[in-house]
Amino acid sequence: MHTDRTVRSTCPYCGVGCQILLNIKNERIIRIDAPFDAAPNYGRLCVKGRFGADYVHHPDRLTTPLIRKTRQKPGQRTAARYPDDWREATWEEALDFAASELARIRQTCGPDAITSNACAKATNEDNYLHQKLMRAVIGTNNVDHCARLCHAGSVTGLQLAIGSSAMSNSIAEMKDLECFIVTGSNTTETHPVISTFLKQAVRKNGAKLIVIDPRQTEMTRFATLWLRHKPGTDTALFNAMAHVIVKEKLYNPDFIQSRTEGFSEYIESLEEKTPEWAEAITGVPADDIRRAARMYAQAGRAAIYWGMGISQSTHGTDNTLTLANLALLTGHVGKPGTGLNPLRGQNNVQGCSDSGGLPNVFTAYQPVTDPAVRAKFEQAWFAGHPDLHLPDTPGLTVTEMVDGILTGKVKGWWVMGENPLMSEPNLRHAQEAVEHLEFFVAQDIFFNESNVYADVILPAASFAEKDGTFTNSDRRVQRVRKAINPPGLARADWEIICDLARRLEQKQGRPVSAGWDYRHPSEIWEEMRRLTPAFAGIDYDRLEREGGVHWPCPSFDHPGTPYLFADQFPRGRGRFHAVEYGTQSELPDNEYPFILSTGRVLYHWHGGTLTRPSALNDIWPECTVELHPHDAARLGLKTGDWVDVSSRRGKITVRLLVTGRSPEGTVFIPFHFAEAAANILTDNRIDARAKIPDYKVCGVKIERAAAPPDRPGADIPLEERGAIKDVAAG
Ligand SMILES: Nc1nc2c(c(=O)[nH]1)N[C@H]1C(S)=C(S)[C@@H](COP(=O)(O)OP(=O)(O)OC[C@H]3O[C@@H](n4cnc5c(=O)[nH]c(N)nc54)[C@H](O)[C@@H]3O)O[C@H]1N2
Ligand SMILES: Nc1nc2c(c(=O)[nH]1)N[C@H]1C(S)=C(S)[C@@H](COP(=O)(O)OP(=O)(O)OC[C@H]3O[C@@H](n4cnc5c(=O)[nH]c(N)nc54)[C@H](O)[C@@H]3O)O[C@H]1N2
Ligand code: SF4
Ligand SMILES: [Mo]
Repeated sequence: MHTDRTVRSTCPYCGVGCQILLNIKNERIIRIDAPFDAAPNYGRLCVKGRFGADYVHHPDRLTTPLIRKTRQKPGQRTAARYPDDWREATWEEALDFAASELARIRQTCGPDAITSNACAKATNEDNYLHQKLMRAVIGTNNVDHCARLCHAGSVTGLQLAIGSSAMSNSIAEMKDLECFIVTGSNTTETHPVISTFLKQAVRKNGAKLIVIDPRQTEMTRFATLWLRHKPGTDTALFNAMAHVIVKEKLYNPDFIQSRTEGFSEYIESLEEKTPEWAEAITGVPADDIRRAARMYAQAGRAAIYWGMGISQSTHGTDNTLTLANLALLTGHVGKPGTGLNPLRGQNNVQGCSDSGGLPNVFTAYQPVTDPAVRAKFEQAWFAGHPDLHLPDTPGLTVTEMVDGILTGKVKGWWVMGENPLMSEPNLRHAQEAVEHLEFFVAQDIFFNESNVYADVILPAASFAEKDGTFTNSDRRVQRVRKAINPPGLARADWEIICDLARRLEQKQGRPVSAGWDYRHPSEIWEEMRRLTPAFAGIDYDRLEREGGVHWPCPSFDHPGTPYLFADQFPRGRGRFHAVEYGTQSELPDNEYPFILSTGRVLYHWHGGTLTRPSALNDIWPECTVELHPHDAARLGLKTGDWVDVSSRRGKITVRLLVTGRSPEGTVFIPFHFAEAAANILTDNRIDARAKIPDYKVCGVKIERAAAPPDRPGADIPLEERGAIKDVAAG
């Protein structure tokens, strides 16, 4: 079909960062395809990239600022109905209201009574300004985002082991891999285009793939070896692999000597951790553990890729440490085709963290506790006002904010593009917190389950309606380009933030500092670049010429860094960590005999805000609970039966999908469906170091539901609902 124009941009869904072409006709996106000559996807796209961006034109998009008609009282805040409970407001009025309330709370309770969520869907430029507003204008480090619920376990573990948490190798290397481990990653559904390169490595390059996952993901079909361990037993398994590598002298003595520390204490800790010991804990045959250890250690080059199965645990940090130990033992890091690679989830979760959307660091992980770093940012942000200072203590994490509200420490919340009342664990607990807020300002492109509790909603432009950059999973900074105008009065996040910052400064009677008058995101990037050595060699002109650049890139003549740690680790030597097996997770018992594992399906995105209104919902229209055939037989249940799934925290009603994909004793529920929200069931205990909740293990029970719920589509047999039938058929 003829198009008016084609605009190159970056996919708004996952961290692969596929390059896309938005074909525009009559100011609508009529088709999305991909440039064949551009990294990282070279023409490949998954179903979400190709068909899922139709949300941009959905009639439910927020098009005007909204103010709650009745003032909400702390402790009695309720969800607003649309349209009755809202009134449309001008930008003037909405921003003025938000600024007055935030200034009031700051004045009466101090800057740390305000907290915010940055947005891994928004651009680097949006997020840089978000944290700048929190730090420079409000004066708190209380800024965090969904990375906390995501790779926090990986980040904390990798920081301890090597001093950097970024994925160490590039997507481009994947198709040439020789041997690799995929663990805790349902790659074909969650990083689909990466999975095509990984499959290519197996099929075309003869690579050996070791899948380590309790669930029978599609990647297991490509695996040389699949270790199906019990959920939550990773450290035992990886320790036993290390035991074998040490006992059989398969480690790399030169690498250990020149690049690591702590080896001797570490190997002492492995003495008792035999494959037989691990078999008893994990359920994986000892000989398979031996085979996996040999395969990984004896390969010339071998890489590890992982996802939420490793990170989202009360011992996510330990899981990561035991994986890092394997790479340090064998020297499989710092060369092409090797590495420690946590696959980043959201389109810009890497970038949101890189831009300072975290409570302890400015851009590119420069610590807020370092006086020299603070002085640099004070100089740039407060030029001419030597009396102004930036806060020096790390702020609250996303998981701590909820408790901060409940203990009365936190009064005001600014949520930019997140949906905590779908994504936080133990939703009832999170909801109680939200109800106790004094003031809640949300900035989003849609209504969602969280912002209906807000006092004021600021309508934002989507990725297709603004300029900026996203940084993908392998640290490649890529352009996002404005292809169409935002609907109604919606504005780009960076523009909203600038206006809010200016107003806040006026209300607070502080000088209106220079730097809130950007005309284009390229000027914001320029400020970031100057303050961030790792980005110094990247600017919009270069991105225009090269398509994307991997940071760290310290100068314009530097090529960028597709793989890290060639010569040394950011902390100097890599550090081995002895880890003892143990668990703080809520394990099944007589009352709640099944393990609940939650996660994703290919066609949906998190709380469903973007994909439920999309055509993708027709393909996968409902929530199911996956149960192993033996368990189903024992309970006398079959596919399509309505069941209640309950935990100590709540109950949801869903239809049963009997499938061998889930191991015996474990059920799987995706968390995309508000009418049966998996997080009603999950537990909010966290990993002490990473503060990440356990979304992969808690106890639940399953019973036949008294009656089908009153829900659209509940009368249609499960087997007739889109692609669900293919799974139902086995
Ligand atoms: N379609 C789709 N794609 C997405 C997203 C989405 O919502 N929808 N979200 C994006 C985001 S933000 C993220 S973080 C990524 C997440 O991507 P993944 O990490 O691939 O996603 P999950 O579905 O959480 O799957 C985790 C895997 O961990 C396994 N697992 C469960 N328990 C354990 C365990 O104890 N140990 C081990 N080793 N494995 C275990 C599960 O069986 C599953 O295969 O996906 C991104 N891509
Ligand atoms: N049970 C369970 N819970 C989980 C997980 C799990 O595996 N199991 N995984 C966790 C993980 S890994 C993650 S990353 C989190 C994700 O949790 P969230 O980040 O809370 O979830 P999203 O649904 O991605 O929320 C994105 C929001 O941003 C809005 N948005 C989209 N584009 C823009 C934009 O350009 N600007 C603005 N202002 N808004 C925009 C969308 O409308 C939507 O409301 O969920 C976590 N929760
Ligand atoms: S793999 Fe990820 S980035 Fe690529 S098209 Fe699919 S959702 Fe978009
Ligand atoms: Mo994530």
